[in-house]
Amino acid sequence: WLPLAAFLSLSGAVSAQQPAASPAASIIPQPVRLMAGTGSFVVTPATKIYVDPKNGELRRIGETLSQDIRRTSGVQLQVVATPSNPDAGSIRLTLRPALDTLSTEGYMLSVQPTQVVLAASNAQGVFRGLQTIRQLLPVQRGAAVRLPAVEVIDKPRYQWRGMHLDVSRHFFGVEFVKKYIDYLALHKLNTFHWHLTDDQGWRIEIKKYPRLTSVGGWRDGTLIGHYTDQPHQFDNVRYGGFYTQEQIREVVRYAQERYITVVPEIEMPGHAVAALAGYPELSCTGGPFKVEGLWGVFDDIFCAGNEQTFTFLQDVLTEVMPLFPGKIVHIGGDEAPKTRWHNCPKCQARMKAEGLKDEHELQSYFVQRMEKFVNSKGKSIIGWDEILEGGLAPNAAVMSWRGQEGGTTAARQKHNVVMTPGSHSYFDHYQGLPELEPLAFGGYLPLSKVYTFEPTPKELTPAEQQYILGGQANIWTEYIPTEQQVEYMAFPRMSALAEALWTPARQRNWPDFQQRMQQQYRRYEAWGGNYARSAFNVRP
Ligand code: TNX
Repeated sequence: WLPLAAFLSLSGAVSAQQPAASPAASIIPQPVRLMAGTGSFVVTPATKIYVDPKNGELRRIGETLSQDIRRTSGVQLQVVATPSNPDAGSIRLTLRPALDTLSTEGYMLSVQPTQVVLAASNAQGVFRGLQTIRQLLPVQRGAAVRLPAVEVIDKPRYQWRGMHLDVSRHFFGVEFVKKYIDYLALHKLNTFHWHLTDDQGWRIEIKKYPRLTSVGGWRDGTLIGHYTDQPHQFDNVRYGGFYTQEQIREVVRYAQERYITVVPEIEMPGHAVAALAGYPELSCTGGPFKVEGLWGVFDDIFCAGNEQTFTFLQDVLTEVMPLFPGKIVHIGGDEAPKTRWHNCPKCQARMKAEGLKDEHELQSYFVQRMEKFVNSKGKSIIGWDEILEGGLAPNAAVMSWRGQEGGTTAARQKHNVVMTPGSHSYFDHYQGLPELEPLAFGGYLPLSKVYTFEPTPKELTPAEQQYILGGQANIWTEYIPTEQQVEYMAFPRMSALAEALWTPARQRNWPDFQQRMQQQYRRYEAWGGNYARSAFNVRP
């Protein structure tokens, strides 16, 4: 005997719009261990959420759960300190130090008809486990809240599970950035890489250099259409924006409450035209410059022959670093053409004085100086894989984007690595047939390919593999002017990324993932998130 739905799905009569998978089987990312039990835990108005006494973090996580349940069912549960004899029918959030074997983010969840227990060695793990409970809740509003019985033991595969957002090419306000952080949290991602500066706009207030935002935060117009189309046309509409330091603090606090580390990126020495528009004396030629409205790579970069450049960047970082409690600062390093340095007498003089044989070594000198400064403040740097050229700074981590080779090289040199290869993690690329998709950067990255993202190169020895911290996907926004479009490019691919970075490799299962995604699409809708339906059509 088979339940009707199962029978229909076996006979192929159930179409994609009717999810066959039970919610218990629809956790994304797939947990390390998930055993379905029998029956379910029914939430009633009398159900209490118990949290360890005097633990403010657990209480906040409990409140989040209570709000979720209220949103789906209208039932408001109380969050109270666990009494010495907790009664049946409760949901308990608790710390158990012994669970540190599951790493700082692992957790155990037991849903039985009589009680729910979520335990971890620290609040961060409880928060990750909360995301699993959220996915056990019914997606539809107004539904009775019934959590299917399950036993889950879970922990992440990688410690760096990131999403990047470029707010320079197009600017996104605080409210959307928070929403984006929520999306990360729902996917158990833990790192938000905030690309704050680029040629087309400087987006973070620096009090010592007000023209970075008053001038560098605004452009006179933006390219219309694709940048390889000739001739270029601009819309001539002034465009821009920036975050005050107070707003940055607010976002960082918001991320912290979700156990997400914010990694700020201040681009150097390239992608600096917006900064140079405000402070042309930091270039090799003296300018003048306008904030770019065109995409691409530009010759004018921070001048390495000019001592003022270093003072300026140190001043900037002195204001930036205290805003971000995380240990890591991204200093960019990508796509810095050496044309200006090559023709700059001061740069050539510096090369000679320092015994540097070419401009790549000059960039390495540049990055090493900045690294020393950042290290002296107790933080460390990460940079795009170009920072390998001319010699890696002693303590730098590498973000490998031009494939995984840079990351492989860096790991062999015993440097930490985050993999973010253009081939598998560039969410600005098309995810469906370009003819049917809105204008995008180019490239083709369907959901199925994101799902195969493997950050650890097989050619590394086990010892070298330890340097692969994890992976990340990037959302460059040249062709992403709106929040809806960011969501469209992010979903459903962020869900595949989350599983690639959380779930053990041997458990990755594309057909099963597609099944679970049927429920995930309903969740995007419940979150009010836009997503690419085109991905439905993509099969490997
Ligand atoms: C390369 S990835 C860039 C970005 C562009 C992106 C477009 C990287 C480190 N640099 O400046 O936005 O390509 O895909």
